[in-house]
Amino acid sequence: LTQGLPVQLINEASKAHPKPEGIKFAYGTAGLRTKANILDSTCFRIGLIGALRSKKLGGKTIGLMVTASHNPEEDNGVKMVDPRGEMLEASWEPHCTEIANATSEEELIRSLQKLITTFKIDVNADASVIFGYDTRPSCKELVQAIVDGLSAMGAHIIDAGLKTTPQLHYLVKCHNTKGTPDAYGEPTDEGYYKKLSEAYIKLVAGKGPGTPLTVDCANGVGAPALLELTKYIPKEHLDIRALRTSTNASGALNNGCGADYVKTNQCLPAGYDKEDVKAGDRMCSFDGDADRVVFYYLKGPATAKESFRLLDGDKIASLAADHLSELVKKAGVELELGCVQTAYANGNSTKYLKQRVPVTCTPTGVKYLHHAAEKFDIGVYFEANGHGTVLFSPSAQKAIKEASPSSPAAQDALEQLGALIDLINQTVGDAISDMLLVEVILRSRQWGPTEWDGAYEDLPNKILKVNVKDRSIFKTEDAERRLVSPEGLQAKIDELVGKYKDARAFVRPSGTEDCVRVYAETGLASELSALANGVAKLVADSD
Ligand code: G16
Repeated sequence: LTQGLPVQLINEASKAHPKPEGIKFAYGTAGLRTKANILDSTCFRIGLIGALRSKKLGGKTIGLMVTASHNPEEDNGVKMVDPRGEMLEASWEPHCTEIANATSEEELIRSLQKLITTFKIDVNADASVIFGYDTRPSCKELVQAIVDGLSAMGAHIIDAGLKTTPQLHYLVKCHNTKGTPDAYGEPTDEGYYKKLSEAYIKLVAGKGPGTPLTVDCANGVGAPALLELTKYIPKEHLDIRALRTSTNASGALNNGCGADYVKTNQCLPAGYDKEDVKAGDRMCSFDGDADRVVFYYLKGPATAKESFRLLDGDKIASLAADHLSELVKKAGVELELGCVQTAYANGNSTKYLKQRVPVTCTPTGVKYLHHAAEKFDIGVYFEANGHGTVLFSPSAQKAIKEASPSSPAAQDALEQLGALIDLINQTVGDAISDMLLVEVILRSRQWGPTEWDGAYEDLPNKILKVNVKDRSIFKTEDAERRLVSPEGLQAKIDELVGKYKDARAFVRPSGTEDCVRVYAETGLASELSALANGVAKLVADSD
């Protein structure tokens, strides 16, 4: 099977991309991610793997996205995208880790041969790989390493250039479905903006002029993408005030801004109090590669911390689930809508959703939520941090397309559902698409942020990071809600949680940063810090 592997070419190319000594790489929540200055060999090897992945799939185009998303600017990483636009098949992940960690050329070849024999890959098949990258200064060199890997394997290479992560997912799906009955769209930037903007305009037409939306672009790739989008949508339909758009300012990316900052600190982006934001204004924040979005507004002066109200991924899920359920009912089609969350979902959001629709819980990571959402006719999945989308199964799409409406109201609901399928990125969470979805729902309900926020009240909650010597010793079960290792730590957490009213807490190793995350929520705001800090101390003491 490994006959035909260009060993000589790989060996030679690999010499230009030596693996740094003493570093252990691991395929995490969203691919490989760490400090950019140690990632060169990993990117080269991901190029090799990407080509093999495409060969395994008979030459279908796969995607490689160079980004570290919400992480600081000095980090970088690679996300791998499978042909339908979903994350890399999980069974390949351990191979990626092994190949990234091979310490010599011989070991590298051996680990590649293992991958080839395990998955019975025809090395002589064609390979096609499209790559994109975010605004990080380190992307240029890392992209070159990927290209070197792809070239050594003789893959057909498509350079998509500067892209948001969801745009790259979109392009992958378009390339693979072009000319088929399932064609997802034109595999071009224009195709992406047209698909979203046409669906959006259809959905807001006749709803009167909108009010301004302030968007924090995290000083990342979401800024140019948003600017481009606005060229396709008249201002009367989408009035955007884009802030934090400095993609060339050194150190600005995700710094004091962006979805992760806003969600974790539960406050406005730094400096917003001087940006003329007023009570009731709708605002949202993207993350560094624009695959997450969270909304928020103020109910009082910007300078008062208690004015801040967060409308996070959980609130987006509840808004989308309610709206889509109503449309399905009005349309008179029999479709099951379900929601997928993670352990980070606010307890009150889960309670709210469970009273309405089936809800399942998976470990953190779009790769888990996406597959769980595919089990429903309409699967709404959102992580509390703003990562998520809504999936319409092929049979649901067919049912919506082919239903015969029993009334003008049913006809209207069917048309709206049809346009929503185009508006919502079916491949992965997409900050721009999700932002438009929220705008559509609010416009169609004539709601402001306050009405949306009224669905339920979040339980007070906090996320903390704890730095430990070796986060790999932290192992979890039950969708990351309980620790199985280090031994005895879960019992101590349980004992502490038991001391507080309506409390919940869990601990899990991050798969994107070198830390352990602690989540805590309590019925009483006054008890929150004590619980969160108490659990963080238990983690630190166990180190
Ligand atoms: C990635 C994943 C998300 C996950 C986040 C944090 O997001 O795609 O599903 O919630 O990492 O993961 P962890 O807690 O394991 O560090 P992004 O936006 O950073 O690519």
